[in-house]
Amino acid sequence: MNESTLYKAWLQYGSKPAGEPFATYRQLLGQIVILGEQDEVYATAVGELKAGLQAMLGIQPVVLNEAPLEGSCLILRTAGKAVIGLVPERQGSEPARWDTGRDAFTLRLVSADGTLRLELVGGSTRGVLYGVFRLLFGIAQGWVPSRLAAREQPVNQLRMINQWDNADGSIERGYAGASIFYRDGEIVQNLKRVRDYARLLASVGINAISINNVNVHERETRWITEAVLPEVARVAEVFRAFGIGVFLSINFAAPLSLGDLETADPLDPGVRRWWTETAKRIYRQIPDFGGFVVKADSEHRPGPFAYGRDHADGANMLADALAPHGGLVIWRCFVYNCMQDWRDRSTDRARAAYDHFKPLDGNFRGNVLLQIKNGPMDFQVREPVSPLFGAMPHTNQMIEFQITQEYTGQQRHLCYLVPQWKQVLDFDTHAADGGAAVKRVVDGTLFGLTYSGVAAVSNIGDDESWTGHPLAQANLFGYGRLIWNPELSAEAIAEEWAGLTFSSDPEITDPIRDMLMASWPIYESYTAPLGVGWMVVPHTHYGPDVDGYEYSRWGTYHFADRDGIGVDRTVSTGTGYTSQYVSPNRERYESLAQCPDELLLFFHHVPYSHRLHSGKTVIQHIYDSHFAGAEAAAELKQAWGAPALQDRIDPLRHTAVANRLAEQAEHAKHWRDVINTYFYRKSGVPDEQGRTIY
Ligand code: GCW
Repeated sequence: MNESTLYKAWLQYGSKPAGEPFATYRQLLGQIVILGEQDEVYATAVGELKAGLQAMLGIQPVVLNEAPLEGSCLILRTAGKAVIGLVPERQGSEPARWDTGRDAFTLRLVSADGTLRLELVGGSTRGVLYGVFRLLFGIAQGWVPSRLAAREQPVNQLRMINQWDNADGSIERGYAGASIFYRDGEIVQNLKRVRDYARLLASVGINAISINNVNVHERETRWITEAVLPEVARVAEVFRAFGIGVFLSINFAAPLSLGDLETADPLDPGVRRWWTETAKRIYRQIPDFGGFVVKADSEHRPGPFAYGRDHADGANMLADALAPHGGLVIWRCFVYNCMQDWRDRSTDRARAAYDHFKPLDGNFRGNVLLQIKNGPMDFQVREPVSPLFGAMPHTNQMIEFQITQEYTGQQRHLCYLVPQWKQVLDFDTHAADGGAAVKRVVDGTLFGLTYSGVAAVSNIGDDESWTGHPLAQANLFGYGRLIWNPELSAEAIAEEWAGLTFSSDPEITDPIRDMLMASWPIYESYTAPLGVGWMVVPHTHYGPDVDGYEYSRWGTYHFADRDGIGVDRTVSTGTGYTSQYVSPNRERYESLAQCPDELLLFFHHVPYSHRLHSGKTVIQHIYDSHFAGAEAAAELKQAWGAPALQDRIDPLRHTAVANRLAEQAEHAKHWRDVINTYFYRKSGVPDEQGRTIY
């Protein structure tokens, strides 16, 4: 294997350092004992362990099937979750397939009769795999063995990735090359790269993936036909070995599109039979198939509305077909009017998901999950949290994040998104007394949901670095780590990532962590101000175009005129969107005095002279943040050029990152000047500091 450092991402396993911890590890890990249930996931775990130990410590351990009478060793074992007993079981019957107890593991050092042994016990073979990666990560970071002691159980059941890959090899909103799954309308023959991806995902605890775009075109509609299913099964086999379940995005109109029926009406018996037969066909080929992801009645995708049915009718029909096989329906809530007239001030896109779905609470089958985007609009750099979280206590739900940086710099700009996701997960919905954070909705505990979890749109492609910007690997890694345990801090995740990816020397991890942590606020500061969003070039969504969406049909407006800016979403004078929140969030957003600065223009239309809590006027804030943001982007570039990083990071990666940061610094100036000039010309208010505005 001579994979490049870019390709190896956080699984570098490079070092073979000397020193005490390594001596102990060599002693401990010379013999590996494998006990318990055996399957392909276990085989993967042992394979990973051997490869990692060989790479980092230069040892080839002896593998045994029973514990030796004497000598140090590592013992791997599977046990029922009861043995692990980390988290009390959920009420009701937690479905075995997605039971987090099975993913749990413990790692401990046991000394008996003077010999030291390391014990790794998994709740299932998947738990063993996760424990193996944790062990390898510890060694890679140079930890002493005692620091490895762990008792872990993931907080979320479904820890999912959504690929937006198309059969022609393109990726919707992909910024890192072409698809690793498809080319020229077919699933690729050589799945080596898919396997390497599965490995990266499993190493951070991902257990589910949907492998095609939610916009399902003609070609991918056929993925569920007898002819193509064996191909899908090949992909599922690769992921199965890493404990990852495969889902497909389906076309709601498939019975029609494939020419089999004349309707796709979810209440039509023929249509129901068609899906039932389709499910049987899928499970014959892929017995552990995860289920369907569905974008319906959204952005021109077909759905139940065409037949006068609602989303519950549509989702339940699919759910009934999958239920006998244990499959799930993941039904997206990204439903809004994308043909709005910009002159119509009463329609508010932000309201749409709640208005459509809240009335359906309780109407969905037990194997349906609603997938809700983190914000009410669409993955902007700053949005409030979707008010649907907390509003549907009787419906399984999961949150959807976007790892791919569609609106956050497209992997040309550095934007570490873990702090954003963490803020969303920590947001208190107030839907119940005593703490009702979003993370407790999506982990299922707040409402005792049967199924729940987190999904996110992938940021990878066939670029050598996977993610285009090498530092954007931190977002994929960080997503997995954060949803495994939302209590981890964004800083700790950044450090862990930098340690594994480059070197665990603080001279390297500290500055990289600081760059990552600064990056989201920096990106926010030179782009759209104060939560208003959408000032981007239409369609590509890259670069500034303040009025790009202002007179369009997408429902994404800022309403800037010579006097002021922002969207009035209050109950008293605006669209009433604030009423979708539970008190006291509702009052906080409704009140001009209490609304947080960073979301001011999302909720209120204000004059440029309006004073923020920071003490600045809105217009001065726009100027100041854009000047400061462009400067901070230039500082990121300088920080990366520091000798500690320049001299010690291999030139391949150092140069790749340096090039992106240089581009970012230039582009940030462009953003600054376009935004500042626009608002100076609109408002006529000069910058207090007299800086150059064009
Ligand atoms: O953000 C928008 C994107 C579309 C995407 C859609 C969605 C897959 O611009 O490209 O389509 O969201 O989430 O369905």
